[in-house]
Amino acid sequence: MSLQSTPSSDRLHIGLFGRRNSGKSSLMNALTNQQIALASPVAGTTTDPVFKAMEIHGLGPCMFIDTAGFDDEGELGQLRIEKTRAALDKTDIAILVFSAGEKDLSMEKEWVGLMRQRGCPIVPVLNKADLLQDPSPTAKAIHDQLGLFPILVSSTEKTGLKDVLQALIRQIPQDFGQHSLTGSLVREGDSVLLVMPQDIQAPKGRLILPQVQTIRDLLDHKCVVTCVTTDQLDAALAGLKSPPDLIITDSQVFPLVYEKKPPESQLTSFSVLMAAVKGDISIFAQGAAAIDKLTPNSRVLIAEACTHAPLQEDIGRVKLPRLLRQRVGQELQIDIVSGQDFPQDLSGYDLIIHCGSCMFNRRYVLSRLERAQAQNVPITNYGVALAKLGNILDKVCLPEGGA
Ligand SMILES: Nc1nc2c(ncn2[C@@H]2O[C@H](COP(=O)(O)OP(=O)(O)OP(=O)(O)O)[C@@H](O)[C@H]2O)c(=O)[nH]1
Ligand SMILES: [Mg+2]
Repeated sequence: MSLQSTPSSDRLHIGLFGRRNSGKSSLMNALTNQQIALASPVAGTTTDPVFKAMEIHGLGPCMFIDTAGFDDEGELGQLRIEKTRAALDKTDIAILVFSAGEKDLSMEKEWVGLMRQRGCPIVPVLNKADLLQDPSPTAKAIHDQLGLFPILVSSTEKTGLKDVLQALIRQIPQDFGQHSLTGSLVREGDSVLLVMPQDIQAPKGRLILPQVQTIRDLLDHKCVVTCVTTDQLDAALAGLKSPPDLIITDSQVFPLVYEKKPPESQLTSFSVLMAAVKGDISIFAQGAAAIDKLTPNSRVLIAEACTHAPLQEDIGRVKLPRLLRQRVGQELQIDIVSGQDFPQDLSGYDLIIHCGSCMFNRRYVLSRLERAQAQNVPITNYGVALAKLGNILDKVCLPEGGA
């Protein structure tokens, strides 16, 4: 990632879906005007999803996802379809590519169902229009069976591409990119103190994304921002003329900061702020209540987005399990998954604790929340869980939408 570029997690994710050979990869190449994905007459050319970050006029910073055909076959094919489904979980707008002349639309119907279930806007494209003498029967079938008006495109002749881009622009979800990290908590001129321990987990020579994004957001809101490591908290408080309006801390030192905090200052954490932007803070707050109901026989799933090698005092692998077991009992079963691994079947769990998800886009986190909710499994996140385990959740200020 260059210094100037938008993090992947903040980009508008545009997924291409369709049968093998429908021209998904060719369409992605044509839309981005680059030869990114391999396109060939062999069905099943694309296997793993291909991600390409682009800046497109009118769409802004986006992330195209080219996928394997959803009609793939065999055991490997099934695995590829799973990956295509996971790509849909990240997708803000889906381009559904129809093969020219295809009569049976049952598979497309199933995927349209999945997309609509997720509230995912669809841009339907009838590709290979150059091969169709009369596209109207296919277009009519698509409309009659699926209620979609396909845009006629030829990826090879490069026709209809502008219409696709315009349709994408029209379909950008209204609230996309509108979530401010601190907007509901601060006003212009507020003094905000950030407690950012640069411990063993902190990357060398730079700040982690939630800290960078919070500082930028506070500057945009014209706040007066002071940053300290935990050991300089006393000095910072003593040096400020009046108590800060808001203190934002790394959630790992929540209890300590709470103890030292002037009563006038509000308190929250980076991870709570991220949770509100990336997911749904009220669901996370409700989920944390399930911590009180855990018994030594319960099962907890800890899910982290990063696949970094576990470090000493790692929050997901060491700290949270230790705090949970101290509270509930040593027998408590805890499973840990990372990266893209998030089980389809969550029903065996009594609680899920998710990381701050700074590496995931909002749509993907919401998909995971929906999966947990559909199976009635409470879900919370690291920051909210740490506040709960420190017995200060009710003292923490949750951004708008919070419980
Ligand atoms: N005539 C014509 N051929 C096209 C068009 N778009 C794609 N093709 C051809 O169709 C074949 C399949 O294209 P791909 O882009 O690889 O299709 P895909 O959907 O990505 O296929 P898989 O990766 O196998 O799922 C290639 O030979 C392309 O050159 C088009 O608009 N017109
Ligand atoms: Mg392909």
